[in-house]
Amino acid sequence: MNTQVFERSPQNSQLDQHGEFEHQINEATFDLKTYLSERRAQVEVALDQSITVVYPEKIYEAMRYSLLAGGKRLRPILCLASCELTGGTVEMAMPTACALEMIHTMSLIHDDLPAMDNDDYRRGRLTNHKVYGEDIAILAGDGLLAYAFEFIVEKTKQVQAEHLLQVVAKLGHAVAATGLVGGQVLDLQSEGQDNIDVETLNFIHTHKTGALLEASVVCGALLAGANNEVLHRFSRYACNIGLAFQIIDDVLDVTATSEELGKTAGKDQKAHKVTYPSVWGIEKSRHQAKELVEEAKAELAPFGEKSIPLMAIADFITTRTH
Ligand code: GRG
Repeated sequence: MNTQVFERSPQNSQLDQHGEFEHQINEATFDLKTYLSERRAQVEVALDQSITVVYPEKIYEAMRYSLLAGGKRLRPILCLASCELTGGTVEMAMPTACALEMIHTMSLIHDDLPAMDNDDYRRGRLTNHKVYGEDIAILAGDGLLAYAFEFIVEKTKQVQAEHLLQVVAKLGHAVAATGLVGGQVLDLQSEGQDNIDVETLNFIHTHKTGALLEASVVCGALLAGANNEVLHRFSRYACNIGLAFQIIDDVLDVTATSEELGKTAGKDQKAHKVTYPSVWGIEKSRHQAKELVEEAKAELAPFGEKSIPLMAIADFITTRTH
């Protein structure tokens, strides 16, 4: 596949090292399921406390409806894990972790609107606009997006102001036309066209999905004051898992049921969308995702055992069922 959108390090091509990393992970007593469920529980508590319903109640209820609707909480967990790996703490990273989920939730609410993907179900329940109406759903997304930045600045403790500014700038860049918005625009423009090539598909997804995942990992390290070499490694790790995540998302749209996904399955095919499986088929898509995950894991080699959570999360990307 053409992955030239990514910056590669020499380590990426040392495929003979991969067996060694796998070995380290297999030997560890680390249990990803327990790790994810403990982290998720911490994030749920923090998210629940992040927004209180005050006057005018309706908008706060709409924001909470989608923010607390479950979900894998992958972005916050990545942020917490990368902060810890680089010497920071969960406490330092939790406000940014919550802000990432607020931004992600905003993008889901807006993506589900009739003017965008027009979906009725998300995270196993009716979409925000189906419950609160389109006007409030748009505002709930806007409210979450703006509050995310305020929340980071107001709630983060024990982090240098300079590092916090870098986090705010990184997140802004990930959401703007340089990230989510740009990817979504190209996605909308590509609808109904059957001559979309893999480069365009990569552009859409490295922006629409990858930018926020990359920001999640890099922001965790920024909060802990990581150096540039570490930041670049984490960025390459995250870009690779971001694209793998989207490839598997496309595969699951074909192979999983709506019940498993908590949203309408089979939508891409119905909308005649060009996807990775439509270009490569299911098997090659899975294979490409696995290769990206291996490249991602290779970036973490210098961190040894400390990187086990991020290594395991990378593997989870390709084995997930929803
Ligand atoms: C209004 C500033 C602004 C931006 C919105 C709508 C939009 C621009 C972008 C769309 C972004 C989008 C919905 C990307 C898809 C990302 C994706 C694969 C979502 C599913 O993520 P999971 O599987 O979901 O992590 P859960 O529910 O587990 O959190």
